[in-house]
Amino acid sequence: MDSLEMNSEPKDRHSKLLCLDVKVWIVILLVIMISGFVALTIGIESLNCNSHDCSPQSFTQTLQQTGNWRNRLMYPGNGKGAAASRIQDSESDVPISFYAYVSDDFRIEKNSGHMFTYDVVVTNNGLGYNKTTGVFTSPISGVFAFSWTVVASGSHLKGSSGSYGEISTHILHNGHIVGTLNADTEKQYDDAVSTGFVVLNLEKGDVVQIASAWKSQGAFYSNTAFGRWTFSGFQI
Ligand SMILES: [Ca+2]
Repeated sequence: MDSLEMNSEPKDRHSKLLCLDVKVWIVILLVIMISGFVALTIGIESLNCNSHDCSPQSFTQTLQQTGNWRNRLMYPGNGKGAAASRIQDSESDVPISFYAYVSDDFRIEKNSGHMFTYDVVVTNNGLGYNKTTGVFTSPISGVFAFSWTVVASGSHLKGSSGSYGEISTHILHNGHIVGTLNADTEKQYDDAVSTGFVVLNLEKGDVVQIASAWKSQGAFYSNTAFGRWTFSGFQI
């Protein structure tokens, strides 16, 4: 028995040591797991928008800080114009463009040489269009497209009588006719609508407007029911 008791002591010690080793290893594993979890949490938090400004403004600021950001957002070879319109961070980046229309039905009293004015301005980027004169003055040199629409009435409006609406209009570039558009009604309720489109090379300060060189007949619609007289242009 004595010998057995003497032999059993090292076994107990070994068991205790083994048991201690297991506890230590468990603690070490727990420490490693907790450390990993904390590190992962910090990493995720660093990517979380709750701790950072992830707003579009912040995105733009980041792009600006990286430098040359505008060129990367523009189309290659396009220093201004179409690509700039997609940024629109300042007025100068918006392409020159305008759109205006006549607010009401009208007659033309003059026999010839009428210059049209479009009094409702919807778009006027670059402020080239003047609603008082109806003249677009180009703020820059470049290629521009222009469109205008005329609407002749097959009804007697604004005191008109006799013949129904008929008119020939021109688009003028620095006073020269570069396009002609006609609308003609031959009988009552036979309204007529025409739209013209031109592309022009303009120098800075060039003027473009719509005019009628000949005497017109009758009256003209410009309303939401039958159509509008419009004048628009934009930088290409
Ligand atoms: Ca006619």
